[in-house]
Amino acid sequence: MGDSCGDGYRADGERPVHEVTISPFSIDATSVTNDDFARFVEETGYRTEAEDFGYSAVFHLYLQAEGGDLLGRPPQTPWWLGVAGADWRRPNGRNSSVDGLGDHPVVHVSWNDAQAYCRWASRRLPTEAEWEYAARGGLIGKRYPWGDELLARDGSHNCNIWQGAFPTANEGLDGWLATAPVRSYGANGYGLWQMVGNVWEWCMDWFDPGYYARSPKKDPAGPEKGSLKCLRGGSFLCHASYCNRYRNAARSSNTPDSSAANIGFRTVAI
Ligand SMILES: [Ca+2]
Ligand SMILES: [Ca+2]
Repeated sequence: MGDSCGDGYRADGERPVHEVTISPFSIDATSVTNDDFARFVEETGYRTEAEDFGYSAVFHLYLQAEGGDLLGRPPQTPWWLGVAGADWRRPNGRNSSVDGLGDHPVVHVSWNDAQAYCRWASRRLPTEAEWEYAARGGLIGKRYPWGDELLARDGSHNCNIWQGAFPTANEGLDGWLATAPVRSYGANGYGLWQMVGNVWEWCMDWFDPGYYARSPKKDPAGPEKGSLKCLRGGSFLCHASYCNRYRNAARSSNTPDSSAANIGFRTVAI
């Protein structure tokens, strides 16, 4: 577990590389789709945090909203817009929908929303260690779920990220400007799809960049407490120039009530 290639961000705590032993587990082949999430909402009437707060984070190029919906943009990441009316059913704002996107990953779901879905489905989120083990697909110390090289030998793409100048010109050479259907590209050695790219995936653990230096060797499940939850795998907005986190070892985090157009999750059997 950890970054053995040397291309991690120091502040993310991808090192030291360390060996862990994980009890057998069964993980979803894909992230949870809009169709999956719609069944959950239909059965339970669940409202996501984005719906309760009345807004979520939309990437600037994909906005489909009314002028008054734009609530602001963080100074550090001005390509993210706070947009009133953006939620899992309207991922780019109130003038968008998930029509035709049933097999795309659900987005604008917070860690808390993912927990609620898991309770309904009698599932749970993976730990970071389980997620990384799953992403590696049986390969040891490789950068990506399929090996060390980003592109296949024939130049074809293995994952859904960003091509071009971030954050202004997405060339979409991998076939997708935003989310792709969950079974796009190829599965890894364990039959798992898009562990890297497409959408970030929530994990169960609290995030601590210092955790690897002191984590237990057997079934590490994260620090006892924290303020940020782990995210793994990167998304369709990742580019080497800005966010080289579409790698097995890459780590990120967000607060458990945060949602965005590029964050989803997959589940594990209890
Ligand atoms: Ca793409
Ligand atoms: Ca992913």
